[in-house]
Amino acid sequence: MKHIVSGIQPTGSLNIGTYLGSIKNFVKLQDQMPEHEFFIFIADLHAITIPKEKQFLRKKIKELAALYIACGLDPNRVNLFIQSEVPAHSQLAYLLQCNSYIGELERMTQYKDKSKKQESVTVGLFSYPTLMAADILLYDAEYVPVGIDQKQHLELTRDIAIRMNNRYNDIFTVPQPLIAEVGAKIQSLTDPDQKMSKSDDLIKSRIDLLDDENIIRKRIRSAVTDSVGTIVYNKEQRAGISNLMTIYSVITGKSFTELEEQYQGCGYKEFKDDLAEVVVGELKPIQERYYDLINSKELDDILDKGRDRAIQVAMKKITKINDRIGLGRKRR
Ligand code: ATP
Ligand code: LTN
Repeated sequence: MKHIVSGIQPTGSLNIGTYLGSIKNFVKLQDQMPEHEFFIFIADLHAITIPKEKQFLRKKIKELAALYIACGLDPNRVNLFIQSEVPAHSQLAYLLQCNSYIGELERMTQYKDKSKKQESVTVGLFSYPTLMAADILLYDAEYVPVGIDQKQHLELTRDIAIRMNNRYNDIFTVPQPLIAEVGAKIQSLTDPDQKMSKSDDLIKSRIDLLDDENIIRKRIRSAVTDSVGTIVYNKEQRAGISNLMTIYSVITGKSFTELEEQYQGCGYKEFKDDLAEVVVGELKPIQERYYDLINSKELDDILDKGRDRAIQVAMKKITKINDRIGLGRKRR
């Protein structure tokens, strides 16, 4: 069976950017690709590349696990697990670091952006893409569904896999990114040139999945647009309204042309009022399911089952890789 792998960091509250750009896509794929086995995880090891407070981290790990299921991941279709509970991720990351170069890691734009914002930069933040590559190569993923911002990390993963395949006789499947067309990038509501991010200090810049409906309405009403006043998609020149149209389109499935026709002659207020109801309607059932799950035994059972299956696949792979590299003793 071929594998699909992806993860999200428990670094903050999940917002509609991650949901529309990533989780919604996982849910679609689990139905569209019944012949693949899915490994979806909570990337808690990635989250500590920039140190986090213990209680906060614990809370966000569990919250993310419950939200994955609340958003529609089917635990019977998907192995859902917590990255740090499968030690092979760290083990393989080290082996990949011995096959990666400082120069190629220095070129990663996410590293450049994130390190600029830090007073001191950890080795973990620098080597982050090798841990991500380990997450993927450990399961021989054929496809990796991610947002467009992760494309460069996927390219690096492919480079490392090809390099090690040449050195160690085809040990890895070379993965391909699966990037959703529309919704691949949802922008900030306050600065539509920036991506909507859970680590943005400005809370008004995003809508979190657990936000109250009145907050959602308020955030959309105050979203930055322009002075043109028409509902027309033009990503380059009219980033604000185009971003709102993207959110509308990904949730309802309506194309930009359909939205332009529907809102011909209307102003921003009417469009924003409708969009707010579309978003509230999408998030309501997710929130209900989330509150049922968050303190349930069901959630722990799902994570135990996912972890056990992940460990089974991962350990087999690690043993094989160690053997190819020549670590330890030769197996009888
Ligand atoms: P941060 O905002 O803290 O940098 P992040 O939200 O980019 O983190 P993750 O939560 O790990 O990082 O991202 C999970 C997935 O969601 C990734 O595949 C990422 O590309 C996607 N994603 C995150 N934000 C957006 C967004 N605004 N639009 C579309 N996809 C997104
Ligand atoms: N780096 C990713 C999260 C992530 C991931 C992965 C995605 C960690 N490991 C493996 C896909 C596959 C991010 O910041 N969005």
